[in-house]
Amino acid sequence: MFQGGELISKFKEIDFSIIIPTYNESENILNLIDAIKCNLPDNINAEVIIVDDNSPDGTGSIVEDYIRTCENPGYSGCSYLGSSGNESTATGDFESRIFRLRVVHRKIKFGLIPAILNGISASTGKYILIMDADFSHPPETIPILIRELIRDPDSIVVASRYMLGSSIKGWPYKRRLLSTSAVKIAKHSLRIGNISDPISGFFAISRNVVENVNIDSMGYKILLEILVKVKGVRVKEIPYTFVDRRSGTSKLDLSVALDYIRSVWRLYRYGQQSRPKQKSDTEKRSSVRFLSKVGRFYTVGATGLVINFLISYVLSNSITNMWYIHATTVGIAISVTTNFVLNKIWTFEDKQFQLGSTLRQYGLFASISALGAALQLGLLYIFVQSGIQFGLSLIFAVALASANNFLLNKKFTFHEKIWD
Ligand SMILES: Nc1nc2c(ncn2[C@@H]2O[C@H](COP(=O)(O)OP(=O)(O)OP(=O)(O)O)[C@@H](O)[C@H]2O)c(=O)[nH]1
Ligand SMILES: [Mg+2]
Repeated sequence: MFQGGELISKFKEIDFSIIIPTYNESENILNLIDAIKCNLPDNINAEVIIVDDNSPDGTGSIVEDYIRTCENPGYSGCSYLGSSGNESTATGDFESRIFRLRVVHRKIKFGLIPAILNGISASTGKYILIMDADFSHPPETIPILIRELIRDPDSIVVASRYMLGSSIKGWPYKRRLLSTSAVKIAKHSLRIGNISDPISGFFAISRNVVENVNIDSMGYKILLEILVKVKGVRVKEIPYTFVDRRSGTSKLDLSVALDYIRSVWRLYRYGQQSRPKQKSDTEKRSSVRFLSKVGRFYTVGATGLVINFLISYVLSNSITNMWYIHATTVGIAISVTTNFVLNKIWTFEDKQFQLGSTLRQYGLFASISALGAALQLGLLYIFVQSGIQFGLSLIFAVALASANNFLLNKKFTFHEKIWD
């Protein structure tokens, strides 16, 4: 018969998966594992997943050996040299909760974000906590991250080096400058200005939040990717004291710095493309489009004037010796036609050329032009009669009549909204 209770107690769920990428961390890793064990709250089932890139100093196999020791039935506790430098011993009751340790071996050193992603996909916890192996991220801060994430599982809880109550110990001025510059670049270019340490490597997040993000595996700072790509997530920052690595050497080099710049650029582009179009953007684009059409319409109008003048002049003079009224009529007809064609193709970008509808448009365009001419004459008469100087009256009348032409053609001839 199915013994549900037994099965559940044997396969208790993991609450937290702690992912630790390692490369040449042999001097730190076992102390860190012990320290984590000692700092885990009693009611938390946890697994630690070491993701090692075939470290030449044997980090991966050191952890394998350690796992074998832990499997020894006599093993039940932890001893950890605390970050204060004093011996601090704690014994946990590992019978009533699960503590699991695993190593993911990768064949070559192939970047920090891919290592973390491998760790996440090998893990089973409901929540994920990510940290470095070099004791820069104090294990004493783990319970605070755990507590805050359980309190608000939809948030990201970030241990920050740059907020009130935080401090950094042991970093030379140059290293500090490098880190604060990287933070400034990220905050100013990626719209995450309200987060004090967006490039922290020490944070906790729910599995369902992180699994919904399409993370680009090229970068070095996974938190930055998540912050840019997860929309509207709450971020809770907690202060801590960052300590320069205890032992081992830094993996931060020029290629990491260049990768960082490249990934910020990619995230910037991502932000530009995925940013929801704001009302002000749409309005700005509408007004730009509107003004650009006005500009084109008046340019076409100016070419029409030149065409009208040239044709009227040439026909009435040299070649045909046409009566000037006939010559001007031909000039008007040709310039109205060229105006229509140019406005259709260029100003209003209308690509429909069926004969019937194009002829109807042409008729409407010509009628509106005639109406414009009549309006211009009427306005000119009114302005001059009301005492405005002829030159000024002509400018006002032309401006109003042509604006009227533009709006009527936009709406009725080319079927566009007035304001678009
Ligand atoms: N698996 C894996 N781990 C890496 C890789 N690069 C760095 N790490 C680990 O990632 C963590 C952060 O790397 P660090 O070298 O400490 O980089 P940092 O914290 O930016 O710089 P320092 O603290 O000055 O050394 C450490 O646990 C490293 O061992 C990598 O390519 N693969
Ligand atoms: Mg470090």
